[in-house]
Amino acid sequence: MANQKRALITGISGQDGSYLSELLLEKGYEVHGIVRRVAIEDPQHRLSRIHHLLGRIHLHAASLESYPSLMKVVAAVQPEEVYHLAAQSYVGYSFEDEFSTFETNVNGTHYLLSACRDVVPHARFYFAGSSEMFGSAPAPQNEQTAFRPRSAYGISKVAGYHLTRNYREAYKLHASCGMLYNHESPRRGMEFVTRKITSLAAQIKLGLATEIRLGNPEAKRDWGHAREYVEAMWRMLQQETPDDYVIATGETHSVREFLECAFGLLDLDPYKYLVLDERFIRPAEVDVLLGDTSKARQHLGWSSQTAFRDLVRDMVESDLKLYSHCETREIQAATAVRETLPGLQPVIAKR
Ligand code: F7E
Repeated sequence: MANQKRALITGISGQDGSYLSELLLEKGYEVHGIVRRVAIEDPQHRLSRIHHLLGRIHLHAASLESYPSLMKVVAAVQPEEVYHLAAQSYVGYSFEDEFSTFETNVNGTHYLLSACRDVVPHARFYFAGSSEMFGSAPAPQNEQTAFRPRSAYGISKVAGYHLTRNYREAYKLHASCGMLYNHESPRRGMEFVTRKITSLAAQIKLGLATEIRLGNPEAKRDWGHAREYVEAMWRMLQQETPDDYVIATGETHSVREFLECAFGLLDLDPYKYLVLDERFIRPAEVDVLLGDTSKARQHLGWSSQTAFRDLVRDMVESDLKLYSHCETREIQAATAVRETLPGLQPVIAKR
């Protein structure tokens, strides 16, 4: 198509990247994505979320740790819109390795912003900020709330936010930051607490697991559906003026409530299976996150639509289907990875 818009997505193989690709394809975009080289060598696993899109999207190998590799892709693609979603996104792991978290999240963002300024200065840029930037700030949080991050991950996202803002002010890049609260889906990585709960609830129901080990069940999060949150990203880049927005549901629930809801949907009593395990307790916890989305509603016309219980149901039903077709040994291997290396994400291929 002659006037087809070109978008470049980092983190295209992740949960958000896959939903955003679907959205942009529906809107008629030519979609390009950056993947680490290893992903191309291991397509079954790393590309499982975008498997159904292969052939309709263009993949490029590059690394956030390498400025020249990013520069080459940006120059070759000449995108009109850049969505920077790739990151070391697991807060728990950022306590185990602060340095690589910074390397990827801070320098990676800086390299990409710099490449865009030099090669495609008129491109619109989206930076995936996070509610973790607010950390221990009192709830509800909005765009004016002072950041008080509680992890290297949160600090790295604050740095990325300031880099993005500075490129907007100093070099006039159309650069926006979405401060997205937790957003989940059946495509969520297994190391995050929601997917850990729904996958284990399904496995217990099917007789494939006997317990669920969690850290702090009292932490509260504002959980929305990822499919809706990528729409907010796109809307930010359609605004005449770049800006920063809080994207959330405006409701907060504890990990315990999520657990009770997921197990309840399968007629299971979670307390028969719950084991509190201090290995999953973080050195510094973010107790309550709750977003005030007045600005997004007013400027973007965006608001979250999926109720908490419906989000949990979507994930539980999908996991029940997934594990009904899984080999026991595949599940045991995935569980072993999760229990011994909480920062690593076991992947169970979709059938
Ligand atoms: O933890 C508690 C844990 O790892 C949620 C990322 O997408 O959202 C995500 O960060 C809460 C925390 O997500 C376990 O201590 C208890 O309080 O699912 P999570 P997160 O840390 O909130 C933000 C917006 C991002 O930007 C991040 O990239 O649950 N919790 N027990 C546990 N968490 C985990 N993972 N595992 C447990 O066993």
